[in-house]
Amino acid sequence: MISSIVGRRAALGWMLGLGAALLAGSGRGDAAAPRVIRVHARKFIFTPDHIPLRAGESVVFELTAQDVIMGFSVPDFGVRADVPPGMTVRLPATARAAGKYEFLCDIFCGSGHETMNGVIEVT
Ligand SMILES: [Cu+2]
Repeated sequence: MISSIVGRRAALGWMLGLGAALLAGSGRGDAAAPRVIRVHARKFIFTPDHIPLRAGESVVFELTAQDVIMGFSVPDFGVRADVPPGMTVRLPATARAAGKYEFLCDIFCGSGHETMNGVIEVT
Protein backbone atom coordinates (compact mmCIF):
# COMPACT_ATOMS: atom_id res chain seq x y z
CA MET A 1 0.00 0.00 0.00
CA ILE A 2 2.62 2.52 1.09
CA SER A 3 4.97 1.45 -1.64
CA SER A 4 2.30 1.94 -4.33
CA ILE A 5 1.62 5.55 -3.16
CA VAL A 6 5.34 6.32 -3.17
CA GLY A 7 5.59 4.78 -6.62
CA ARG A 8 2.73 6.92 -7.97
CA ARG A 9 4.23 10.09 -6.48
CA ALA A 10 7.60 9.29 -8.01
CA ALA A 11 5.98 8.72 -11.40
CA LEU A 12 4.04 12.00 -11.16
CA GLY A 13 7.19 13.89 -10.16
CA TRP A 14 9.08 12.32 -13.03
CA MET A 15 6.41 13.36 -15.54
CA LEU A 16 6.30 16.96 -14.23
CA GLY A 17 10.09 17.11 -14.40
CA LEU A 18 10.10 15.80 -17.96
CA GLY A 19 7.47 18.37 -19.00
CA ALA A 20 9.47 21.20 -17.47
CA ALA A 21 12.65 19.97 -19.14
CA LEU A 22 10.94 19.84 -22.55
CA LEU A 23 9.56 23.37 -22.14
CA ALA A 24 12.90 24.76 -20.98
CA GLY A 25 14.70 22.97 -23.78
CA SER A 26 12.49 24.29 -26.57
CA GLY A 27 12.63 27.84 -25.22
CA ARG A 28 16.40 27.84 -24.90
CA GLY A 29 16.87 26.40 -28.39
CA ASP A 30 14.94 29.20 -30.06
CA ALA A 31 16.59 32.02 -28.13
CA ALA A 32 20.20 30.85 -28.50
CA ALA A 33 20.16 29.59 -32.09
CA PRO A 34 22.73 31.72 -33.91
CA ARG A 35 21.65 33.44 -37.11
CA VAL A 36 22.98 31.73 -40.24
CA ILE A 37 24.62 33.97 -42.83
CA ARG A 38 25.40 32.41 -46.21
CA VAL A 39 28.45 33.74 -48.04
CA HIS A 40 29.41 32.51 -51.49
CA ALA A 41 32.92 32.95 -52.90
CA ARG A 42 33.99 32.91 -56.53
CA LYS A 43 36.89 34.49 -58.38
CA PHE A 44 37.24 37.21 -57.05
CA ILE A 45 34.05 38.21 -55.30
CA PHE A 46 32.23 37.43 -52.08
CA THR A 47 28.43 37.52 -52.21
CA PRO A 48 27.31 39.37 -50.20
CA ASP A 49 30.32 41.68 -49.76
CA HIS A 50 28.54 43.76 -47.10
CA ILE A 51 27.24 41.97 -43.99
CA PRO A 52 25.36 43.88 -41.28
CA LEU A 53 25.53 42.42 -37.74
CA ARG A 54 24.50 43.57 -34.28
CA ALA A 55 27.15 44.15 -31.64
CA GLY A 56 27.78 40.97 -29.65
CA GLU A 57 25.59 38.87 -31.96
CA SER A 58 26.57 35.22 -32.43
CA VAL A 59 26.25 33.98 -36.00
CA VAL A 60 27.26 31.00 -38.12
CA PHE A 61 28.73 31.77 -41.51
CA GLU A 62 27.77 29.11 -44.06
CA LEU A 63 30.50 29.33 -46.66
CA THR A 64 30.56 27.97 -50.21
CA ALA A 65 33.05 28.38 -53.05
CA GLN A 66 32.32 28.07 -56.75
CA ASP A 67 35.55 27.42 -58.62
CA VAL A 68 38.68 26.94 -56.50
CA ILE A 69 39.53 26.61 -52.81
CA MET A 70 39.03 29.96 -51.08
CA GLY A 71 39.79 31.30 -47.64
CA PHE A 72 37.29 33.23 -45.55
CA SER A 73 38.98 35.29 -42.85
CA VAL A 74 37.72 37.92 -40.42
CA PRO A 75 40.96 38.89 -38.65
CA ASP A 76 39.30 41.21 -36.12
CA PHE A 77 36.89 38.44 -35.03
CA GLY A 78 39.74 35.90 -34.81
CA VAL A 79 38.12 33.41 -37.20
CA ARG A 80 38.99 31.92 -40.58
CA ALA A 81 38.21 28.81 -42.64
CA ASP A 82 39.26 27.02 -45.81
CA VAL A 83 36.36 26.77 -48.24
CA PRO A 84 36.79 24.00 -50.84
CA PRO A 85 34.41 24.05 -53.82
CA GLY A 86 31.41 21.72 -53.47
CA MET A 87 31.29 21.89 -49.67
CA THR A 88 29.38 23.99 -47.15
CA VAL A 89 31.69 25.07 -44.35
CA ARG A 90 30.13 26.30 -41.10
CA LEU A 91 32.13 28.91 -39.19
CA PRO A 92 30.76 30.27 -35.88
CA ALA A 93 31.68 33.85 -35.01
CA THR A 94 30.68 36.56 -32.58
CA ALA A 95 30.46 40.20 -33.66
CA ARG A 96 32.64 42.69 -31.81
CA ALA A 97 31.68 46.24 -30.83
CA ALA A 98 30.12 48.60 -33.37
CA GLY A 99 32.39 49.40 -36.29
CA LYS A 100 33.46 48.24 -39.74
CA TYR A 101 35.55 45.09 -40.03
CA GLU A 102 37.15 43.69 -43.16
CA PHE A 103 36.75 40.08 -44.27
CA LEU A 104 38.91 38.68 -47.01
CA CYS A 105 40.10 35.67 -48.96
CA ASP A 106 43.41 34.53 -47.45
CA ILE A 107 44.23 31.74 -49.92
CA PHE A 108 45.81 32.90 -53.18
CA CYS A 109 43.20 32.13 -55.86
CA GLY A 110 44.55 34.01 -58.90
CA SER A 111 45.23 37.54 -60.07
CA GLY A 112 42.43 39.54 -58.50
CA HIS A 113 42.78 37.72 -55.16
CA GLU A 114 44.30 40.83 -53.56
CA THR A 115 41.04 42.73 -53.86
CA MET A 116 38.76 39.86 -52.83
CA ASN A 117 37.25 41.23 -49.65
CA GLY A 118 34.15 42.68 -48.02
CA VAL A 119 32.94 44.57 -44.99
CA ILE A 120 31.08 43.45 -41.86
CA GLU A 121 29.28 46.45 -40.45
CA VAL A 122 28.44 46.05 -36.76
CA THR A 123 25.86 48.41 -35.27
CU1 LIG B 1 41.83 34.40 -52.90
